[in-house]
Amino acid sequence: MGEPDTDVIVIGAGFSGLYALHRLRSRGFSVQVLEQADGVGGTWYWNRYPGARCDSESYYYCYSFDPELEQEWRWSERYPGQEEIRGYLEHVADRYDLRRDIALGVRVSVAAWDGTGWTVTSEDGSSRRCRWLVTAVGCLSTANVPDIPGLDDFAGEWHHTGHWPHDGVDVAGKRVGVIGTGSTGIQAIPVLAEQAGHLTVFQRTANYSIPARNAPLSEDEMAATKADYPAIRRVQQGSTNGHPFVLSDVDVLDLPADRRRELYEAAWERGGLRFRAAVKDVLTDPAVNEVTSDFLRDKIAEIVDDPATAETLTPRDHPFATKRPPIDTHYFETYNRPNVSLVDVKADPIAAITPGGVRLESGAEHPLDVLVFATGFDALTGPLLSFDIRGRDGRSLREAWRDGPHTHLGLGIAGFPDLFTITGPGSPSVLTNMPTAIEQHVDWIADLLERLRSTGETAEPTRDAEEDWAREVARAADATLLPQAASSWYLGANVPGKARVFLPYAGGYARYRRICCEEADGGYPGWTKT
Ligand code: N01
Repeated sequence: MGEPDTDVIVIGAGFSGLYALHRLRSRGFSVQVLEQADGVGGTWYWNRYPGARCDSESYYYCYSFDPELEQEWRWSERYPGQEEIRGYLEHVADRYDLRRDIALGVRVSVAAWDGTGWTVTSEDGSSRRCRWLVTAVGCLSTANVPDIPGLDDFAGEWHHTGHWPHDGVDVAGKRVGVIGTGSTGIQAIPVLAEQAGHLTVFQRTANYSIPARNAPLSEDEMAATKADYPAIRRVQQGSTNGHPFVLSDVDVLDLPADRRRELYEAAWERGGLRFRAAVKDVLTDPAVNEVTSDFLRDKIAEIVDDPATAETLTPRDHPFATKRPPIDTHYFETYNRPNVSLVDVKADPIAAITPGGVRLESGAEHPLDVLVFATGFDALTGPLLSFDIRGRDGRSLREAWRDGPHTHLGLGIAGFPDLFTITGPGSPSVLTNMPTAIEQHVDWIADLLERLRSTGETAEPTRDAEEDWAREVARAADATLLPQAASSWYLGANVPGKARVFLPYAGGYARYRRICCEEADGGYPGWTKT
C-alpha cells in the first residue's frame, strides 16, 4: 500500500476546501487539495450567469476565522456579485499561500479506502494516497439538466447556469428562453431581459420573491461593520440560519391589521433574507405563514400590470419559504416589459425541444436562439455521488445511499472510515449562511483529526449514531412547514428517481453546533475508533 503522499486530501477548492487547507495546515497536517476547475472558487468559479450574486449580504457571506482578513477586505455592495466573491476567494488563496497545495484541473474519479488510508484516482489516471479524505465538493455543484427529448437537436446554443461560458453568451437582440424560476432564474431573468431581443420564461412552479435592495456600500457603512465584527459574529453563532439577524419576537397574528401591514411593509422595504427574520414563527405556524404568503401574493398583483400574468406568477401550491426564498432585483417588474413573455409549463408542459425552440404538449411552439437551463442542481448528495467513493470491503457510496443518504451529523458515513464530508447531507448547510456552516465543520473535523493523529486510531460513525441522526433530521424537518413544498430540492424532488428524504438539518445552526460540541466533548461517542 505504501506510505501516504500526504496526511489529508481535500477534494474541492471553494469556500470549504480553501479553509480546510488553511486550518489543517495550521494544525501541522500536510494537505493536498484536488480541484476539477482551472481556478479556485467552487460555486463562484462556475456560476457566471448574468445577474449571479449572493443572496446573503457581503459583510457576513465571508470567512470569520481571521479578524485581519475581515478588516482588510472591502466589499463594494450590499450583496456581492459573482466576480467579487471569486476575487475574494482568489485573494484568500494568495494571502494564506494556499496555491502551492492546490492541484487545479484534477477531476477525481475514484476514492477508495484500502485499510489504512485512501487512494484517490483522477480521470487522468494519476493516483495519490492519504491517511484522511475530506470532501469539500459543495452542496449545489452538480447541474440538473432535465432530460427533455430533442435537446441534442437544438440548433441554437443552450447553457446550464451552473456552467456558464467564461467569455459570456451574446444574447443581444436574440430570442432567449429560460427554464426555471428558482433563485437562479429569478436573478438571471431581469438581466437577460435587458439584453435579449425577446425573453420567454418557462415557469413550472410560481415562486415568492423578496426585493434584494442591493446598493453600493459606503465607507461609513463598511467602517461601522468592521468596528462591530465581534458582535456580528456572536449573533451569527447563536442564530438559526447563521445570519447576523435577531429574529422578531412579535406575534403578527396579535397585531391589528394596520400594525401588521406596517410590519410587513417595513420588512419588504428592508428586503432580502431579513424579510423572513422579521416574521416570528413563519416556518412553523401555518396561520402566520398564510398571512405572510398573502402579503407577498398581493405584492405580485401590485407590481405586475397584466392580471393574468400576475396570477400565473402567484404561488399557491406551497407556503412561503418552504422552498428556498429567492431575492431579486426587479424580477416581477420584468414581466411588464414588452419583450418578455411568461409560459406556464405546469398548465401546458414542455413536450420537446425542437431544432427551432421549445414545443409544449398543446403543440404551441416557442422559437428560440438561446436556451438557458436555470433548472438547479442534484443537491447535497449529487456532488458526493458524482465520483466513485468506496469504503470498507469495497462498498460504494452509491450502493450505501441507494435509498437516500445516511450520515452522522452530515460529517461522516458508517462503513467509510476516515472520510469527512464538509456540509454533507444531514448538516444545516444550505439552510444557513454557507461560510458559517463551513467554518464550523472544518474546525470540528480538524479537532477530530488531531485526536486521531495522536492516538493512531481510525474513526467512522456507528450505524446506531447514523440512525439516531436520521431520526433527528426527520424530526427537525417535520417540526417546520419545510416538507410541505412537494417540488423542493430540499427533498430531492427536483431530480427524477432521487429518494425523497429531507436532506439538510432544519433544527437550526446554533442547536446543531451545540450537538457537534457535545459529540466532541463526550469523546465522539457516535464514532467507532479502531
Ligand atoms: O435551482 P432550483 P436554482 N421543466 O432547483 C425548474 C442556491 N442559489 O439554481 O420548482 C420545467 O431552486 C424548477 O421548477 P419546480 C439557492 O440555495 C443561491 O434556482 O421544480 N421547469 C425551478 O423553478 C437555491 O435555492 C444563490 O417546479 C423545471 C427551477 O427549475 C439553489 O441554489 C443564488 C424543470 C430550479 O430551481 C438552487 O437554485 C442562486 C423542468 N423539467 C442560487 N426542472 C445565492 O445567492 C426544473 N425546473 C447564494
